[in-house]
Amino acid sequence: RLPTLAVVGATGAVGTVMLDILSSRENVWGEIRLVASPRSAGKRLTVRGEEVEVLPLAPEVFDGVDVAMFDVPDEVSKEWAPVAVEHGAVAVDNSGAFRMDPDVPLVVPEVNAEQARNRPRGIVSNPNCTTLSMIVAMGALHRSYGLTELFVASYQAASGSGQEGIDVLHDQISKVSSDRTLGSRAGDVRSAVGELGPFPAPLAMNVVPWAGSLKEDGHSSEEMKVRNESRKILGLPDLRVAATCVRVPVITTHALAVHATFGTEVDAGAAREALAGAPGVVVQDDPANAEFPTPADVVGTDPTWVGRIRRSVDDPTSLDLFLCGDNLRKGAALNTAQIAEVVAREFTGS
Ligand code: 11C
Repeated sequence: RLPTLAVVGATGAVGTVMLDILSSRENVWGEIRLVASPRSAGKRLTVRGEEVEVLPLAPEVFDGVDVAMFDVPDEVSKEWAPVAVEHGAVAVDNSGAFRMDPDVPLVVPEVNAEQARNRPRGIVSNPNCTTLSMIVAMGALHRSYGLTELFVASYQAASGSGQEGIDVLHDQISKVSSDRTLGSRAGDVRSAVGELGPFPAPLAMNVVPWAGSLKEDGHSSEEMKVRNESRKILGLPDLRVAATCVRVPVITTHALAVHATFGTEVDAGAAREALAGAPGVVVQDDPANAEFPTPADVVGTDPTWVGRIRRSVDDPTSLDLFLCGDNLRKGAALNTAQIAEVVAREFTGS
């Protein structure tokens, strides 16, 4: 029997990409039920070439569901993922609600797929999109060299803040695009962009050193997620991680500059080969010919793209590199779909 899937949050930025992914990957699902807030219920969306009516989130939508994916805010997952589990479903959750719960595995199939089967609460968590944009490549390098330390600066896209982030960046760009005097006086861009939306400063013609909420000692929630989630996924509870998360005027695809230190000396050529042979990773690294990944070229693709791979000048045990990953695909919907497929195999016995 093919398992029944519920997609909760089907109408959001990630949910929209999820329907595209479910329509293009090998089909492992019987019925697919689309669910959203009562405000979006009743819409008809296309998945696997068929129109499906969106149901309002309620306990009974989980009747007969085997796997329920959640692409909704933390507080909605916190309340509803356990409801799905009570109705017999395995919940695959893309919010931050359960990621650090020791009874909830945090899974990236290329790195720790086996952990999806050990889920005491019936919930499997999907990491944050910034962690996901680098962790497949870091997992491959860790297997080769043994990772001891990560210094990361992120360059995060507006769609990490959902559809509102996308809309606000487009609006701001259209407001600044015709005035060629902008960008020469402090505050001129701020006056021109209008609404800031989910961002704490103008995003058009700017970079903003902030994502998420304020945590202890001045770190942002996003920076703490990169640290804590990387440690949990890689099974390295003492990994030293320093992250600075920055929002840039890109619609979709997060990028990261990484300085990674290992327990042994590294070689850039061997690292390139290890990355090129890793599932889910593409190496694009020929700077003499302007070959390196950029968000504009990576968006819409599934893998993690890695370039600018070099051994650190001052430390033979460290690599410097630059990565890009589509934050709505591998960073969210694709990884959630991959986890759900791992769980689906338990139902089909494959
Ligand atoms: C951003 N990474 O770019 C965030 C969005 O924990 O799933 C995803 C937040 C999360 O703003």
